[in-house]
This record gives sequence, C-alpha cells and structure tokens, in this order.
Amino acid sequence: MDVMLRDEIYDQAVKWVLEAGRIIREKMHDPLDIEIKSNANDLVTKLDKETEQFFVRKIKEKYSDHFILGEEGYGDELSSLDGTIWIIDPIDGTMNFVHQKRNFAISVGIYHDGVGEIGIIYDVMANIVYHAKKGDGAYKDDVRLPKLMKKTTINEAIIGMNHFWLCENSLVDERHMQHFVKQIRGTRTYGSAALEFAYTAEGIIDGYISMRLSPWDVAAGIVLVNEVGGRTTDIDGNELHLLKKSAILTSNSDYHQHILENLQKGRK
Ligand code: 2AM
Ligand code: CA
Repeated sequence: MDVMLRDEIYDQAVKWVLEAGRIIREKMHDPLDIEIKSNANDLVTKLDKETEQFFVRKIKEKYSDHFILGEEGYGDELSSLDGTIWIIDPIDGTMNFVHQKRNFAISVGIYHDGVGEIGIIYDVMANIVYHAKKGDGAYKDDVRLPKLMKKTTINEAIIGMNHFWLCENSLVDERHMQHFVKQIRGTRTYGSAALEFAYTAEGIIDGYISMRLSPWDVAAGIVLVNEVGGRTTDIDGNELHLLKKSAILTSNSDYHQHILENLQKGRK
C-alpha cells in the first residue's frame, strides 16, 4: 500500500475512532435497547449498531472503493480479502459495556490485499489509543511500545484467557487446561479480545488464548502484536484466515511454540 495514502487513511481512522468514542461516552447512559445474539450471554446494544453505522457512513463517503467487515453486519458481504478492507468491532467487550461501563474498546484493523497495514484499539473509558502501522512500530497514545522482552520460562507467564475453555464445545480438554494454568504464573480475563491483544502488545500480559474469535475481534490486535515482535496463529499453529472464526493464540514469540505444543497435547 502506498505509504502516503496509508498515512492519510491512518490519520482519518484515528480521528473517526476518537469521535465514535466520544459519542459512546455521551450516549452510554441513555436506554441501551439490549438484545441477545447467538446465546443469552452474547449481547448487542443500540450503541454497537449506531457506532458501526457511523463508521460505515464515514468510510463509504470518503473511501467509496474500500470494503467494510463489521461485527453488526452493516458493512459488506466479503468472499475475498482483495482490496482495502476495514475490519471493525464497534464495541468489543459488549458485556463489559452493558454491565460495567468500562473495559470495552473500539477495534479497527485496516488490511490491504490480506496484509494488516493499520491497527487501532481504543479503550473508550480510559481514553487510551493503542495504534500501529505495519513496519512503523506500535504505540500507546504517544509512547512507542518496546519490542517484547525475551522470555525463557513459561512459569513466569501471565496469560489472558476465559471460561470458554470449560464449555462442552471447547477444542482443548478441560483437564488439560487445568494442567496448563498450573504451569504458568497467572491468568487474567479482561472480557475484551481487542484489549487483551493490546495488553499483549504492551507486554503487561504475555499472551491471550481464546476460542472462536471473529475477524473483528482480532484484526487490529494482530497488527499491534506483530509490531512488537509477537505472533498470532490459531491454536494448531496456522496463520489466521480473516474471513473465518478461529481459536487463537497471540503471544510473545518466545512462548508461542511452547504454548502451542502444550495446547496440542490436550487437543480434542
Ligand atoms: P464482543 O464483546 O464484541 O461480543 C469476551 O471474552 C470476548 O470474546 C469479547 O471480545 C467478545 O466480543 C468476544 N466474543 C466473541 N464471540 C463471543 C460470543 N459468542 N459470546 C461472548 N463473547 C464473544
Ligand atoms: Ca467483538
């Protein structure tokens, strides 16, 4: 992608993300019209939908040849990753948004011909933007994030994960996950995949494992984690396919292979 054009798209995207966040903060105490999606714990609100519509309107007006893949379905139906695609989660961590009014993010990943060029994750209530351009490093607001520190032993790792590993349809045996968590220093559950990617990029957790994430949960995060030398794959070690759901591992590269091998031992 042309560097000048990419810089322009990036500046524009950051502005829209900040504006969308401001609107969410203004409207979040109005009635949210909460609905249930795939199951009773999978929520969507009026503001998830309005925020996605905001992006779709802005992008289609300014970049009519770009495509949009959004969680709430106001974007395009895509069958390939050709061209420039904005992969958007208008509110990642909707359960946090509804119940806690914090720890949710706007996530925007911009891909060109399948390559992650821009990643923006905005912690709306903390007012912190994690952002990255491919090859130009990752930033937390104005501070460049250092490359992830060399790690040797898994015993010191803190890994983000959630209880989906305990569900019947988990891809890894529950007893194996118990064994895995005993080997590491600690686990954390933040409830927003985008923020868990951002925290992995920041190095405050050493990785994040989650089942069945969608492209909009991970698209921006992948770019951020790449820029600090981390890796993201599915739990079998394959590159992610950004038009499908995947069980993912993103982590410090030093741990990646070790965790993958560990998960494989309990793979169903
Ligand atoms: P969401 O808030 O945008 O739905 C919660 O652990 C994380 O997993 C959130 O990032 C959440 O995204 C994501 N997630 C993906 N699929 C989910 C599902 N079916 N139910 C709940 N959370 C899901
Ligand atoms: Ca999401």
